Amino acid sequence: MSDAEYYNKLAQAVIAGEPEEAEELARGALSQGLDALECINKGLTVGMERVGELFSTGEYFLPDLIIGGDAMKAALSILEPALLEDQQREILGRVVLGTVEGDLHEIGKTLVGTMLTANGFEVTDIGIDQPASEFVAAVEEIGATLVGASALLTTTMLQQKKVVEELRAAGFGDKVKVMIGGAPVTQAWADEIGADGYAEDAIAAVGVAKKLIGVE
Ligand code: B12
Repeated sequence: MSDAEYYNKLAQAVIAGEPEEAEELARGALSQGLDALECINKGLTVGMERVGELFSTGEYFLPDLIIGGDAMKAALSILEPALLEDQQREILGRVVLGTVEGDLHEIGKTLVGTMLTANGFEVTDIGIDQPASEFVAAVEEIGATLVGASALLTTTMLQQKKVVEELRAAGFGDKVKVMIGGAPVTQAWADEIGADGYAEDAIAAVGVAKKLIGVE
């Protein structure tokens, strides 16, 4: 199979909601020497975007979102370890990462965590549906200097504002930076709520994180 065929099949496995097929393809792709990140960006993410479109147009329903997500997660369970193989050893900074309260979307947030880890950050992933107070508590506990807050719903984006506000109220001042992301999130929203950074995908998140903690 050519590289392009692998990407296409990975996308199709997500669209069709076939976790086993997706996992199998991911294994095959790696053994053919394909790049894990390319498989994610040109295959799985393309499929997931299509699932989202089909959901918006009413052709797909909630179970299709769930199974599409499961297929993407299954393939990621194979691809993510490959991304971590050439992980940097020196720790650039500690990051608290989570999806905000009321929001159950975890795939993009987890991918951001993997990319940050692969690039030398120590990431504490506090999970999904996390209130602002949990972000603050985790920062205190691990002494993080960077927070990443993910939101995939227009309704839960407001919780990112709360995360920024509560971190400021906790008195960390400029010592703890906040970066936000998620499909509906924009730089304009980051500016509006006073977040320090925004990135549109997991790769860009690495650059933004480095800039925010002053290593680039
Ligand atoms: C899969 C999925 C689900 C799955 C999630 C499974 C899981 N385990 O995560 C499930 C079934 C749970 C789900 C539920 C719902 N979903 Co949904 N879901 C999606 C879907 C199709 C894909 C999301 C995804 O995983 N994308 C792949 C990843 C890799 O991309 P990503 O999440 O965008 O992340 C990247 C960037 O955004 C960025 N990023 C993400 N987080 C962060 C954080 C930081 C700090 C940074 C810097 C960057 C960053 O980097 C990531 C990697 O590159 C999207 C459609 C879409 N196009 O986004 C809808 C979508 C987000 N869902 C939607 C809706 C409406 C819902 C439900 C309300 C449906 C319902 N009626 O119940 C529920 C809400 C549940 C809840 N309370 O959260 C809408 C949101 C509309 C809106 N604007 O508010 C969307 C856009 C679909 C649509 N087109 O209508 N969903």
